[in-house]
Amino acid sequence: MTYDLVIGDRAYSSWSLRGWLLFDAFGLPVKLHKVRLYTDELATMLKDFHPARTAPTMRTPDGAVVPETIAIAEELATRHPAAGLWPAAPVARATARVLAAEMHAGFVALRSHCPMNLRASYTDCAPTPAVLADVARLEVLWAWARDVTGAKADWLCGEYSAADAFFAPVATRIATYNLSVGPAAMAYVQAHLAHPSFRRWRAMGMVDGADQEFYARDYPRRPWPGPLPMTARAVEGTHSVNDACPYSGKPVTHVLELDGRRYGFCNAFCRDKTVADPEAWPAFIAIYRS
Ligand SMILES: N[C@@H](CCC(=O)N[C@@H](CS)C(=O)NCC(=O)O)C(=O)O
Repeated sequence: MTYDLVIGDRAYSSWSLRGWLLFDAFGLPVKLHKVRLYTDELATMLKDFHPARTAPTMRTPDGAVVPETIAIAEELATRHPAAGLWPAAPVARATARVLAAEMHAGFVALRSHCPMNLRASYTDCAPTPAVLADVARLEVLWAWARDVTGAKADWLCGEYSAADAFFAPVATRIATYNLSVGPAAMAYVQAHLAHPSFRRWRAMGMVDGADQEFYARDYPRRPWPGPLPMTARAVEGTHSVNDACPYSGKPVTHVLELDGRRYGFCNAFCRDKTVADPEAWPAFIAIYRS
């Protein structure tokens, strides 16, 4: 028995990203159930998760249904104290809880004007005064957290915590919509874009379904401002340097080419998520470097 987690489209579902990071970034295994937003897939799936209405929704191994991302964070932290979802030091822990709670409840203008879209980055989004006020509040909160916890490196309260997971989608909004922030906040955004779990999520989000029309904007585009992926491409055939898929161990059916060598996988999704960002996948990089 393991945890179940219902998620929406990875490129767009900001709450699903938060929920998944609460597992992946803390080494907790989870079985995913992905649905396409703006279809009846979510409502159909959630019939098995009464009374949930939104993604993410977790079911614990002993059967408790937990929607609401803040509740997922608290329940995982209580059940897995060694995973470090909250900082151990009391002041840092209290601070992280404040950050996650305010993120969970607020930032409505930013969330509605700048919906998460991991497939695009724009030079400008004509932010309203309310959006700019939300961004300013983020910078106040982030600076305050570093001040009271003494955190000097990537994350707000010391090691990566649930508070950082809660801000990951906000970091992507700053990246997608080119919202102006100071150097400390921009360094924090960059830390999120480079985080291994986030890179894996985005790589999957690039390939796990068609673009959602709802998120299309006419703003001028720019390249994604995160780490530049190695250039791989999907190719025909099954010939590859490896016989077994690096993720499942099953026979190779789909192949990518990188630096003139061919690497195989057992399905199109695993091949395509690797094409999207080869370095995000340790099991692939192990065979690439062997
Ligand atoms: N307060 C919820 C918000 C979750 C949420 O709004 N999820 C969106 C996807 S990002 C959703 O399920 N939307 C579908 C709907 O509202 O019908 C949480 O913390 O998890």
